[in-house]
Amino acid sequence: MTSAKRFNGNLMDQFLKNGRSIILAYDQGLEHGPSVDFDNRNVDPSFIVEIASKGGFSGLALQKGVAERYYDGKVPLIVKVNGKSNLVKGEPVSRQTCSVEYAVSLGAKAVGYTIYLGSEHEAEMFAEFGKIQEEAHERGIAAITWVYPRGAAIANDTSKEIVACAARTALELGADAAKIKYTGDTQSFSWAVRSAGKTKVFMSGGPKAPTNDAFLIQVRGAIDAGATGVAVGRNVWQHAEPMKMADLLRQVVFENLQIPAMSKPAA
Ligand code: FBP
Repeated sequence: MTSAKRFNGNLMDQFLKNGRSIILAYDQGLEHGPSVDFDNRNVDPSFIVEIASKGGFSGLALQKGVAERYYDGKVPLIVKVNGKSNLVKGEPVSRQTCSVEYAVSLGAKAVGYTIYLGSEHEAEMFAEFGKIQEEAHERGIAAITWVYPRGAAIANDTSKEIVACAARTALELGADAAKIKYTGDTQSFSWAVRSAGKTKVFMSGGPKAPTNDAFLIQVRGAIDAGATGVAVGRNVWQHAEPMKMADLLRQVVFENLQIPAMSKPAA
């Protein structure tokens, strides 16, 4: 089989509407610990699963334990197949926690894998993702990588150069989509999008922004730079009105709404 035949550019299609996408991420309980991000409302995975469907999200990213117990089949599922806590210090490494086969059995239409680019352990994650990507494609599902520059070698994880490097890493490792941090402006982020080639780019959210606009300006900037969409968590499910934020996100990503037209105080 030729490499051109091996590449199936359609694996992300079920996460797209007119080429755009909004993915809801909910793996922070493992990554950060429940006391950091959760309150009485959003500690319950059912709350997030409902936001995903009622809020019109294009995809939902969960670790396998949450997917097993709470996923309702309404929104295309991404199962994160690696993870780590933030308790261990030093150079970050995140190892595989779920097989591709098991993710598929849970209903996954894609697997998600975090790579800490620049970590002393990046080679382990490259190798592990390499196998996962091949197996995902053999099983006909997409392989998405969260590429986060991290570790002592990384001075600035949102510089134009390092974010483009993250995007390019995803392309070269065969990811169908890359979840990367925003550089801060459209022009510099467009270099990351260019660097990703046929790998689709999703902007990562980060901690909840102080105002709606502060967050949506980033989303607008990423979309204007050519990103496919966003893969965000806290800015939605920590919002006082998650449905309102979901609605704003849909308008910006799918309807090209400009931010000044919807300036509102933070909830
Ligand atoms: P947020 O939008 O809440 O930042 O979620 C995106 C995400 O990539 C999660 O999938 C993941 O758990 C978390 O951010 C990782 O955060 P950190 O950058 O602190 O490792």
